[in-house]
Amino acid sequence: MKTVYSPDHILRNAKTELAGGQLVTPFECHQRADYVVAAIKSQQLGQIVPPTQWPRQYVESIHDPGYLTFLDTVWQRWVNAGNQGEAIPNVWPSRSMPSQRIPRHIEGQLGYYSLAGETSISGGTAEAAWVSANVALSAAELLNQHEHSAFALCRPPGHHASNDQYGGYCFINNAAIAAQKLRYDGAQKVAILDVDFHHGNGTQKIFYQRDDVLFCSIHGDPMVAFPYFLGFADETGEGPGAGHNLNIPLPPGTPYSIWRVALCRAITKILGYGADAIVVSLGVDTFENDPISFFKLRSDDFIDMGKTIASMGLPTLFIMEGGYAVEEIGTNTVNVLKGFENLAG
Ligand code: SP5
Ligand code: ZN
Repeated sequence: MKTVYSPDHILRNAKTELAGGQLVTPFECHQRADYVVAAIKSQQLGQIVPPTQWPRQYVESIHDPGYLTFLDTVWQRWVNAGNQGEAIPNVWPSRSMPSQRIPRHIEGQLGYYSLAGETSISGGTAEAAWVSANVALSAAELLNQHEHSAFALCRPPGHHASNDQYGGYCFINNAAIAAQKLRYDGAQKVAILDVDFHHGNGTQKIFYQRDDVLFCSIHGDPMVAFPYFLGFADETGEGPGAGHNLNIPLPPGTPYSIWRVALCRAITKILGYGADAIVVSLGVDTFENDPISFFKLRSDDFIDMGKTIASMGLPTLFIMEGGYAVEEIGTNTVNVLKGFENLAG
């Protein structure tokens, strides 16, 4: 399987994450990608190729123009306003003041365009997000060139980013723009299978009213896990999208034996839908030693996960999302991809 990767992910190099009332070193750090690259090489997954640049329209097909302008200008505006630290929101249009207006001040805009406060914005963040999007689009192009599978080593990740909000370490929704490209390239129906520990709230929102992209997610129960406010089992889609959204929330301590039953449910849904291609939002923060998650998957379980995904027999695009046990992220990620290849041949 080919991997698309760019060293320019390093442009996303925030120094702070708001966690536990402190500013800590971000869990979503640049070393994550180094460990994945090292495992691709040592496990001989296949060639690593650079991304090519895709027209901005691919990203604009998913994200709001005002949001993209915000993303491209926020750092300079934050600095120009005299702020010393990284850009962190501190007020939101919340339940008791649900304003639809977009503030002019950068502090208000940070609240308007964010869905969580842990993700600091630093210089280079937007640039890295665009590189990550090009990595995803280039990997989608490999499927268009008749590869059976491909891996987009995206960083920063994307599945929490909605059409007009960042958060959860995500800025541009790589899986969504890749799925949309597969549609442009001729796939009638695309299924997104989100196996990251966290619910892919951004991807769900983007496709919630559409019937040409099915979204299935297995994740920590949002009653007790980020992003807390979306990802419940009764969210099944709206309008033309009714019945085309499947959430499977699972409780703390879930081992692979239970997680796998959920995966088989999602697979049954995808096969019944009649998808022409699959986009896997591949987070490995389901790992037992992940520092911010609560599932109990072991490294070997990721091999079976890959095999089980391959059993669908469909063209499959893997997009890197989360995974914060940094020293094990490479092994766990490549285990999925090798497991997939062993069954996909
Ligand atoms: C892409 C992705 O996996 N994003 C995850 C974003 C999660 N951000 C909130 C993390 C809160 C962690 N709090 C639990 C600390 C346990 N010690
Ligand atoms: Zn995650």
